Amino acid sequence: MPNEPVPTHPEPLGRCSLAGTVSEEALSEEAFLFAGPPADLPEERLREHIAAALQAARDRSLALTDCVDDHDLVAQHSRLMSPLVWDLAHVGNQEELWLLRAVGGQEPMRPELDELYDAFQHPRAERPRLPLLGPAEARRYIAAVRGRVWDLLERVPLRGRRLLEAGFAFGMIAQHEQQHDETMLATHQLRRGAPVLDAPAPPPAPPDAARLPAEVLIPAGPFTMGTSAEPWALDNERPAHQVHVPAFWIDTTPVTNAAYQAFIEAGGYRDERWWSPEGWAYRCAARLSAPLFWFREGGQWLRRRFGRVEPVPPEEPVQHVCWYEADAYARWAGRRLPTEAEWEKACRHDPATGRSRRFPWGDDGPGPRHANLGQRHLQPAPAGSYPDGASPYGVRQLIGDVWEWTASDFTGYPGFHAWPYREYSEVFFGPAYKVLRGGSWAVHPVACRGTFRNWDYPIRRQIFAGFRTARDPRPDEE
Ligand code: AVJ
Ligand code: FE
Repeated sequence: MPNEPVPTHPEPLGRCSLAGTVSEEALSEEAFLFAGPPADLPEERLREHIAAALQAARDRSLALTDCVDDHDLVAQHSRLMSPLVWDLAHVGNQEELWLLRAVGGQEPMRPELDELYDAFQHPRAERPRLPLLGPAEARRYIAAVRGRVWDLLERVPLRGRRLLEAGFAFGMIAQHEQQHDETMLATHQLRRGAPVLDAPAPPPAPPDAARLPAEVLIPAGPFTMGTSAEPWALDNERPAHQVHVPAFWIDTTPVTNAAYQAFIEAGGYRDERWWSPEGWAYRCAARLSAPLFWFREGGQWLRRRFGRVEPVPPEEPVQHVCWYEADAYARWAGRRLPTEAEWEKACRHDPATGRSRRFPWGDDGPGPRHANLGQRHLQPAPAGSYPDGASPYGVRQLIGDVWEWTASDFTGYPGFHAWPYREYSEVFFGPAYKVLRGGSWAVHPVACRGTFRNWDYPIRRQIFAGFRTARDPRPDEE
């Protein structure tokens, strides 16, 4: 999508905002406790954990759809996205399919809905023309499903069936809803109209941010990639396996807007040398000249963010760049994108013990001091933030802030098997998709961990994606 200048919108109507519904307190206290249940949680506590995960997802889905009127819920704000009302009913339909039918053995509530909300039957661009449930009907439908799920959760044994082990099916559905909440946020970002979302800005960078080394060396050696132990890990994160990773250097923080501007100003978008052939072809066809939502006015870079126009903050990690732009920037800088294995080793490997952690800071779920997650802010935090979230090697902001493009295609690990359905991951394996790691500020902790894998087409820019770069050591550095 070209970067057209966008008009400044009038001040918010103040009709509704997320503040108050997805509050700092709610996210920092409760929600951050469930990155996935601890393995030894007693069954009664596990039920509470599941209920909190499902409730947090629903609070967020409703906040993201109650803040606009019915017209905005059914409209198509971009051909790249579904109408918001489609996402809303789709999360309920998936919940019905997996929890009420697969787990509970119940009959379909509305059999005619399955086809409408099957993502493989209708591309996003077609969805507005389907006979979808209207906003009120969609809310009633998902509430009815959820009501039955509460009954099921009270009585279903949380063991004995693989789908129920550690409450997996419930965790999968909570993650699914949160993933669609992030998608709905991307729709809000593309939407034209008065701003309706609100959240406090992240705090300024800590004092040591300016003194951080630009990059760190990760020595050669094996590490454990993926997981066989994480109870709510999805199929593509499994199984754990040893990977030998040669030594490499990786950026301490994601690439900032200031650094990216230097690439623009150096003529990076006009110099074919920095682009892969496919990247150059796309850059020409789509006439890329800056990250999506950026435009230049009076010698200054501005951006539109959730309906507000503001100067581009130099110290913030760049977002809304596609894989081709990230790849071109890296070459211009004399560097490259990290492979997925390099990224995960920098994130999880603890050289003191030789084991891989769940998160860069350890095995505990993310708290507000570790990472910018869960839509507490509506933007990434400045580069160098969250020293408490650093990995053993001192790499920062691996979790949260921006999804990070990696050099790798999306494929199955050795020993992969699709579970519980091929359409979650396996049908996307292959060279068409690039892997993104680490999660963005818009990702909820339940759908984020050191092993989590996201993927998208290399042309995608509306997602909350940025990147960091890596390089091979010089002969004298090994
Ligand atoms: C993992 C983010 C690529 O949105 O297509 C949602 C998640 N899968 N419903 C996507 C997903 C089915 C998926 N991503
Ligand atoms: Fe889905």
